Amino acid sequence: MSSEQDTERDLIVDTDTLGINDDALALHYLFALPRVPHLITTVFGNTTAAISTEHARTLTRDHLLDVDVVHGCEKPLWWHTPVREEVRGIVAALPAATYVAALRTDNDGFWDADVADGSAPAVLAAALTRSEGSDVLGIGPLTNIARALRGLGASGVARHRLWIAGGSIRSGNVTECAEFNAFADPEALQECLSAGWEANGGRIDVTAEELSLHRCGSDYSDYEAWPELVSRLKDIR
Ligand SMILES: [Ca+2]
Repeated sequence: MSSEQDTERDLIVDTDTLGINDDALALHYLFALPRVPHLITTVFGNTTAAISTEHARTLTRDHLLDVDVVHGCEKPLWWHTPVREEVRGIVAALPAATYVAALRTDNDGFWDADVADGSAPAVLAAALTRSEGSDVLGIGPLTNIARALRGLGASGVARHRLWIAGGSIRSGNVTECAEFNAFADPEALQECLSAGWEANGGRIDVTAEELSLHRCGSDYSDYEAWPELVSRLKDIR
């Protein structure tokens, strides 16, 4: 995504950024390239989409960037009662140390509250309709992107590319097979991978291996790749 030809493509980032997590690092990296997104949309995952929206806006403001940040989906694509209760049971049975973020079973605001989704899917669909060719970078659960696709049709998708953080080669980080973003909304992932993008690809192992995130503590104090980056992110947190 860094060649001169690629930088001419529009970039849309869909994220559940929170604090100085991996998504914040990804956004900062893009800002520094510079490969500034044309649009940032937020989704539930690490936290609520509403909170993620505030964090993403803080990040763009502190980088003096004028980028639209649009609030998106607060729940997975399929969220009627039998599905919700089945997933809640699966989460409850996971080992206690498993990273489930907003999906933790005592988070009643996620499981039980009827929180309104934001407009991100519609805004994303409109941006893709206007764009002659976009790279869509999905680094949270893919709910917004799946909903946007439903309004586009095959011809509206074919000139765009999808990049995701959501796969697993050796094992997932929630279950043996599932990485968090895939686990949080597998139906959305399936719809996204079934759409006729010009190209799609990406997996969470890229960040785990190349950026050595698996060696970091929760405050990234032992982050080895770009110590100056962590310092800057902490300053604007
Ligand atoms: Ca994420």
